[in-house]
Amino acid sequence: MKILVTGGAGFIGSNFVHHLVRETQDDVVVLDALTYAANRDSLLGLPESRVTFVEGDICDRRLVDDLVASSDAVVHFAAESHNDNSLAEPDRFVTTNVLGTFTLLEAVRRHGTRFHHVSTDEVYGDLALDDPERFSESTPYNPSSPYSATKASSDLLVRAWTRSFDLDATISNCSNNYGPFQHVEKFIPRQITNILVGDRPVLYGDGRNVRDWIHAEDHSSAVLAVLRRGRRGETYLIGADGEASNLEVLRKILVIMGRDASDFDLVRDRPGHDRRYAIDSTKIREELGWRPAHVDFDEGLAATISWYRENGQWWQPLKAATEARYRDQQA
Ligand code: NAD
Ligand code: TDX
Repeated sequence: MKILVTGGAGFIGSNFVHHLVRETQDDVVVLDALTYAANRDSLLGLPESRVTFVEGDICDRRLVDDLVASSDAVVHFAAESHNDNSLAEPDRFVTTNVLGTFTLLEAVRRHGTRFHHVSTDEVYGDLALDDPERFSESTPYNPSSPYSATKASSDLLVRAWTRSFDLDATISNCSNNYGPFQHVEKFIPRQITNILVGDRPVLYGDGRNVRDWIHAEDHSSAVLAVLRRGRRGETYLIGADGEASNLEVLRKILVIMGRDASDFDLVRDRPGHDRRYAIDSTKIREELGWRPAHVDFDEGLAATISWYRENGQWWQPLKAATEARYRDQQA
């Protein structure tokens, strides 16, 4: 198969491309606009005979049509992905996440191409800390931020196109990912790299917000399972039972890095900050037999910290601009 991977130079997309090359015989074409969030170095070391890189925008109809016409399947990761940026500058979230997905849908409709849409659990809004429920495939959509509203919009487009035009499409909604190649704007890499450059970690609000962590490698194996064996038109939630408060995660990072567990600052909360996400992944486990491999979060976190320690050349060029953006947003 020849698989078109949009957003393949980003965090999860690049992890997925490495996964495909390791676990399958498929050829891969990466389409990525190389925004601030991309890093070509995340794709270093992949065989040129199997992985082709195309720099371009998913909103470019002609380019997207040409690439889809010559592919057997599309796995769509490309997005503006960061909530804090969506509060400061929502425009490109609407353009990329909504119009970009629309552009891809029209192309796969024309060519009858298999389409997998990668989405987030944030489309469901948030849960109270003491709510016994978790998100499932039947939870109503209730997005809170411009980012999650545009992802929810893109999911609804995929659902409508699938029903109206009988597309061969699937959707997955995953919880918070961590692992190598994640941009230093995101929570876990931001705190690790703050400590590495001698800045104090920063926790929003009271730090009690809960995220449900999954290693990016497990997200990749789940997306591949849905691409291969998912039922046409179905949605699958992906999660690894990794609920932890931001405070708990930060304390683990500080302890693993040999710092005092109270060595951080509480800062102004994110507006509209979702309280808790939690995924019930029964459907993908029972229907497709998928299981996460990285079930020990402390071990995954320690390996991720080692990766950032050892790959300073990958993240150091991004750090100052990222923190400057945060200073502007906090001002
Ligand atoms: P990321 O920001 O690290 O990467 C996004 C990639 O998309 C970048 O390489 C960027 O250059 C590319 N891109 C952006 N706009 C583009 C455009 N107009 N045309 C072509 N390429 C464009 O994001 P990520 O964290 O890897 O997330 C990937 C996908 O997974 C997103 O759809 C996101 O909503 C979803 N997701 C992320 C998480 C998470 O925890 N990070 C969890 C669940 C779902
Ligand atoms: O410096 C920080 N301090 C802090 O306390 C940052 C950057 C974040 N936080 C908090 C906010 C969240 O409660 O940490 C939590 C995680 O924040 P992010 O890494 O920004 O992730 P989140 O907003 O939860 O969204 C992520 O998971 C779902 C991804 O960015 C999305 O793309 C994905 O859809």
